[in-house]
Amino acid sequence: MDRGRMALAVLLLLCVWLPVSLQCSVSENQIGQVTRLLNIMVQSEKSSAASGSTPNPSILLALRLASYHDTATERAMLGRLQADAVKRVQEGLEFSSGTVALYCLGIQACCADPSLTSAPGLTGGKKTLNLAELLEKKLKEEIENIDSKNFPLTNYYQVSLDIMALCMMGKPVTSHSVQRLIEASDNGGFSYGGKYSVDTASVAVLALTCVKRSIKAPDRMVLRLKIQNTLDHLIKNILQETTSEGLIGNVYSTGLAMQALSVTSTSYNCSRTIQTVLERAGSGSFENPMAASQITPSLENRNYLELNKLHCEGIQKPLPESTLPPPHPTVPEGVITVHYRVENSITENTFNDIIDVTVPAGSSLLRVMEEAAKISPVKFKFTVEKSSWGPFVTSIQGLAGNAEDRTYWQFLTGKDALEQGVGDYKPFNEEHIVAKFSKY
Ligand code: B12
Repeated sequence: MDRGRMALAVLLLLCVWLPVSLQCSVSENQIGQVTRLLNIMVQSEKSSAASGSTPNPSILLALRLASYHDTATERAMLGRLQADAVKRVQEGLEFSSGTVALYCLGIQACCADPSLTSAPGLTGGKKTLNLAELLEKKLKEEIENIDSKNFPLTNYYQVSLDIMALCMMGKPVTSHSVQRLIEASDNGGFSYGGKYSVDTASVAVLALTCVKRSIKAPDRMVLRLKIQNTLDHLIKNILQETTSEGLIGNVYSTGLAMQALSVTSTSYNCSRTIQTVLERAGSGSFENPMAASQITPSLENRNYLELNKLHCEGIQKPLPESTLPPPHPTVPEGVITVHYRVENSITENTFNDIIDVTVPAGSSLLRVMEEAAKISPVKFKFTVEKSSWGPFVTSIQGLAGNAEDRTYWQFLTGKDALEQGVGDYKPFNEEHIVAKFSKY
């Protein structure tokens, strides 16, 4: 090829490549939306610390990956995570495998060693708690459950988090565990109630990419090849879930999907995705700090596989206070009526009860449910459990979902599943909300 042609070819290549790849992070004049979300997370951590609630490790990951920092809050959070890990282990409290994985990643992101987690109050002659070892044990239990019952103790999102965190700590991940994740990806294990979970596929991509990068021994080349095939397949599935506006899955899976596409160097129309995400941020989709934590890394083109390479010393750019006002969906006035139905057609004692509830406009679905329970407690009483995303509805009319039967209370508007939980979702006037006892 002569020089002229070569130059033309390079120019053409650049024309195709630039628009898809360059704009993979927010521009200078869009950074305000990111700092606003970072401030939401910092505030939520501060109030969680003040009220003695458990820390949220996903928030620490997002804060550590950002370009602006509130170092005092990050440092305090590391201490809270370490203390909480020790407390959970000592008091035998709930500590799911994925939570242990997120704690390990959070501690590592602060340049501390999860294998040497110490906290005041550590007793029994032990000076440190080995969280990496605990995670290995938790993953083993997940895999044993898959071996015997065909599904994990928790879910494949958490199994993926486990594999990613172990791999990031340089711990060996057995071929058997990786194989189980690959099989799940091939056999519909990443779907809940028939709906493909882009979030799960994306975390699996991060986990498998980490494992693939760590394979050096020639005798594990077959595994490497299998991983590559699965990655190709997962990326295809994820891209297939792109909407016309550029979201991947829904607005809440888009951040994780962007991380998956980034670590696999997949080209896609990233500027369109960022544009839509920023619009949604502007209209209030990410006010929940957990939602903010899963989107901000991608807005700055960062990903979880960089968590073990962060700098903890030296001056960090201080996080400015947000100059953007919080989104103001025009303050609604008056009252609204919501048609609320609770429905169970899968266990023996079926029921289907409807009530019309009137609440102030702008109320959450949780408020609607509370009103319904006040009016008709027998039919509409319910219980919730606190989680990183807010209140998770565990039972209605005394009927509780459970992991063994893989049942849960699903929330729909008409026939469509809600994209937010009952604490965040704000019904509109005359909306038909259904709580349906479902299988996943
Ligand atoms: C697995 C999963 C489920 C499982 C959980 C049970 C199980 N065996 O694991 C099932 C299928 C039951 C489920 C249900 C729902 N989910 Co879900 N779920 C997930 C997923 C893929 C992984 C969660 C996880 O294990 N995290 C890791 C562990 C370590 O963190 P954790 O906080 O301890 O996890 C627990 C909670 O997250 C809780 N949980 C799961 N989903 C939801 C949703 C809400 C709103 C709340 C408060 C809690 C909650 O269950 C997890 C396991 O115990 C996430 C994806 C994501 N990006 O986070 C979506 C996700 C959290 N779910 C989501 C939604 C919308 C729901 C539903 C509201 C859907 C619906 N229309 O009914 C319901 C909850 C309804 C209720 N009863 O209150 C959204 C939340 C978005 C938002 N802004 O609130 C996410 C982000 C998916 C998405 N991209 O849309 N979910």
